Amino acid sequence: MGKLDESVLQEFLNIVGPNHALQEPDLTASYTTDWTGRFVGRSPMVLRPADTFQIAALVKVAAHAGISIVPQGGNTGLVGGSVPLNQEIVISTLRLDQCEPVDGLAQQVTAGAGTTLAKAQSHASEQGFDIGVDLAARGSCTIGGMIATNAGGINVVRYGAMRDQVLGLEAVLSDGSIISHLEGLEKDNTGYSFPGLLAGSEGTLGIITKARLRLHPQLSERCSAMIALNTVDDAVAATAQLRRTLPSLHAVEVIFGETMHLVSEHIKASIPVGPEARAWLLVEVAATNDPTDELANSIALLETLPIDVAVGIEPAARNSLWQYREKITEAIATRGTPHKLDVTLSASRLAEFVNGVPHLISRIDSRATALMFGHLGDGNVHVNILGEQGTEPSEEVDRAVLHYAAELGGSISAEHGIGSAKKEFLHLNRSESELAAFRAIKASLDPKGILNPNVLLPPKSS
Ligand code: FAD
Ligand code: 2HG
Ligand code: ZN
Repeated sequence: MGKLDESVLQEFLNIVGPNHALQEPDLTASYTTDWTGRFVGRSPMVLRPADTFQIAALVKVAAHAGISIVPQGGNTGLVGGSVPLNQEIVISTLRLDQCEPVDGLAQQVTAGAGTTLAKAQSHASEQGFDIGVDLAARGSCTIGGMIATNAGGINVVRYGAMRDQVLGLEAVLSDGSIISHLEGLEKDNTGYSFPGLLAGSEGTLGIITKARLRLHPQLSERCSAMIALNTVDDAVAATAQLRRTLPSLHAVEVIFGETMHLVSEHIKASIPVGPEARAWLLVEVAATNDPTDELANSIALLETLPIDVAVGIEPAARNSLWQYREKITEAIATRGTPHKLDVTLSASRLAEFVNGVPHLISRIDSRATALMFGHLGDGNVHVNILGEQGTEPSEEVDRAVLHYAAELGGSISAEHGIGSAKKEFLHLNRSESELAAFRAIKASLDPKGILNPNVLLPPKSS
């Protein structure tokens, strides 16, 4: 990293103004500690630019001085990628939160990178549209951060992940130049796709400043069901059948044993169905016409698989079922600082993985516990590991679980990304040739290595 002397800091401050160049630890704290509290960094300056041009000017100064930057949105990322672990400067996009009017003809909207998902959802809904990706951090996570992590969430089974929602981007590259391609043409084969490249790049290739997003018609007729099942295999089988028989399927989430007991204690509400079950599916259907019968018929086709089913039709009843899923991350946080693993398995290996993890972990650390849940429609299992009395578990446990997922043909990161937490495991899913191509892309777009240098790519030797 270059020399960060007072004159460079003064140049940064001159660009954003004194109120938006934060240096006091009590002002920078929320930008330097991640959501989980596991990753705590330090920054000489947190910068809150007002627009794309200020970001471009900041990056030009940083590039000239060789200063590293961590781009940050809502700081809800769960892999230690959004905080300055090596004393980088932080460029926060939170002030870039303007949305342009919804383009109803194209069914698209252009949103500033710092727009929270909740704000984008409410803006789109005023014109009868919805954003394709939804997740529990909606009040804080930003459109830019969601693209940079290629966020998934609860509706991937219907609309795909964030990469699938992005038709165009504006971004600042590592030399301070601005690329902008926001026309939103559905078909546009004019070379490399920047949305494809920057989605999932975790702040290493450019700072996203605006995005042109695909919208979906709002589906106001909804019905949710919680289905209790005896085994993980039954949950996988039921999910496959629901995906086959339900055109209006909007979400299929899963909560496994101990996690359900923890969340029910946290929200102070008893488990709605089958308290003795091993897995609970949370299914949502959404359509323009009432899809309740369609859901009921599909559940009937599951025959003897479910132990019991609870259904919610009115918003209050649906929300009351959804809180068992949405409050899990918060519930776990009250128990300590977990290591968060986030894997995908093929449907045929998923039960083997979920059944195998507790044994695998207890062989390494008998006091560690694994809390599992996830997006079963996408084969995505979240494994949160807590050490004894909420302490952090050993890295050895993470290593074993990620190796196990890869051995079963799965991915070590389904939706949260690699960040700083998992870069040493990237080789489990990516060959030497792929890593070399990643490095070539990084070197070409960021030759000085100033954009989030501590995430995603492992050092060459590991
Ligand atoms: P940040 O945390 O600020 O940053 C994340 C990464 O993106 C960092 O590497 C950062 O450098 C980079 N970045 C941020 N903004 C930009 C930008 N404008 N340009 C370039 N790089 C940028 N994730 C899911 O996928 N699915 C879920 O269901 C889900 N649920 C969650 C529930 C809770 C309660 C919490 C706390 C988190 C959850 N997450 C989930 C993780 C997180 O919300 C997502 O990763 C989200 O996309 C991060 O957005 P953010 O704005 O907070 O990004
Ligand atoms: C979810 O699906 C999020 O709720 C968070 O991706 C997962 O807390 C986690 O591990
Ligand atoms: Zn998730």
